[in-house]
Amino acid sequence: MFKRILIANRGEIAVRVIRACRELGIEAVAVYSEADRSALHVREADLAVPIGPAPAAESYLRIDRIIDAAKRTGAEAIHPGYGFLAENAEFARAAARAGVKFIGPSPEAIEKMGDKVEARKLMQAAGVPVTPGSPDTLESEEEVRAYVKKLGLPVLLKAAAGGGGKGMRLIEQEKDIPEAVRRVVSEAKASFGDGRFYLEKFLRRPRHIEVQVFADTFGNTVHLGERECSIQRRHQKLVEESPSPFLTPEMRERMGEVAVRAAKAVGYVGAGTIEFLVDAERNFYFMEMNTRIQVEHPVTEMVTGFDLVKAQIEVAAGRPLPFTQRDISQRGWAIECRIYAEDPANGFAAAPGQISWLKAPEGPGVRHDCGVYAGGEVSNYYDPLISKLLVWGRDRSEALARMRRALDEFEIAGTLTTNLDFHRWLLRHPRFIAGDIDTHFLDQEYRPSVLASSSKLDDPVELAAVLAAAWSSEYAVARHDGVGGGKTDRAGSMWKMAGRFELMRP
Ligand code: MV4
Repeated sequence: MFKRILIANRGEIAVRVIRACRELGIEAVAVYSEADRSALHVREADLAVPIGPAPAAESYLRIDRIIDAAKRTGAEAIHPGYGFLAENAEFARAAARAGVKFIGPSPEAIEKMGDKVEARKLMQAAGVPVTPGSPDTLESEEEVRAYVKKLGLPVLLKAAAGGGGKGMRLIEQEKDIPEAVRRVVSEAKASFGDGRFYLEKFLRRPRHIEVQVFADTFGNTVHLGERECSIQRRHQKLVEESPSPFLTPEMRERMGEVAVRAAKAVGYVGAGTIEFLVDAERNFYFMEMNTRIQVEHPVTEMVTGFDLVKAQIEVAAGRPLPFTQRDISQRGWAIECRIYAEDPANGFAAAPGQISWLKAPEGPGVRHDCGVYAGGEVSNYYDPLISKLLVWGRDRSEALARMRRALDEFEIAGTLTTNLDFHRWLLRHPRFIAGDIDTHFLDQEYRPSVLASSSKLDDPVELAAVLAAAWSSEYAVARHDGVGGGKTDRAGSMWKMAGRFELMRP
């Protein structure tokens, strides 16, 4: 087993990997930018190496500096986390050249899945269902017209080098073809330096359901069930759960088998995810493969009982998978809420800042994977994810009630704004509770006005209430989520809160 691993990441995922290292008796090396000198992952690591200025392009994306940090600290392996360099084949190659093990799949597997046209061809050849569309890249408007004739409208043009929602163009009418072609090519060139594109039949209101796969170097490939990820906004997931309330046992088994076939077709090693689009008729189609550990991996950990990050490290060290398909089953229900420093009342704009108070939920069935601490901050240089709040319940109903309870316990105060009130609203939405969700749920159901009140203390009455509570040294508690001065269904008005503390005074 490795004695020392470098973590090429920051925030909650770096802390998550450090925890896995600790449990395996491995030393963890953090890297950090100038903005992250006092970040949580640096405090938690055994060793920490500065790698440059705050902008990610000058630190967390600098392959040379990270490889150098690994060599200088004697780290035998690098865990890339998610984001940053996690799906960068050149990084995986550079690590191999430096004699450092990349904890992830081969550079070739990363590359093949990074090219959406290549991935589609490979999947189709392996018998994995793909969305009806062009088998290869298209060169002209004429070719687009031919496929529109064949498939009917609407269709989507997708950049071959795209993914995660970038470089897509919807065509609803024939007259829109020339403009759509021009724009997808110019966007793809500008964003990826690669103007190639292809076409798919557009599925209306699909669900996003993904399957966790895992493979070792001995040819064992398994799946660990699905995650329902339809609750997202502008291609940013906000809530995930496992299992999916939409899948039947038969569908689950078929999707699992297909996902394993997909992973085997690229010679996959380690943790990966096969993303599917699922239509209302329960047809499922391969969308993309993520060749990394994902943000939402803990929901799978909670229902299967396996530690996926530890398994990644064990497989990278050349050990066989610590589980076989027969050992894996889903027990109960897990839900994850991503707690972001962003303002749901203002288009979910990032709202980072200092954290003066943080009291995370605890108690039965709660897990909190956090990247910050009270006294620290959410930096404006990086993704504003504060933490991931997860719950487990025996069934979906218990998990929902537990998440509502946990969200109501969450206290955070400071100069940041959070999306806690958004989650409190969502977890009480009748359609969400019924599992009636698709990728357009939030576009249809969410308006800023659905939240209890704005997160600004601009109402003099509320301001007075908060001040009254502060007087009784219950400032953070009175503010409930610490950010909003608004009403909440648990706490009632801030007047009531202030009064309550008044009554409790000896
Ligand atoms: C689609 C689609 C409908 N039909 N493809 C968005 C992310 C990118 N990886 C693929 N995406 C989509 N591809 C066809 N043929 C709808 C989406 C889509 C979506 C997919 C998953 C989660 C959220 C989404 C939000 C809007 C559009």
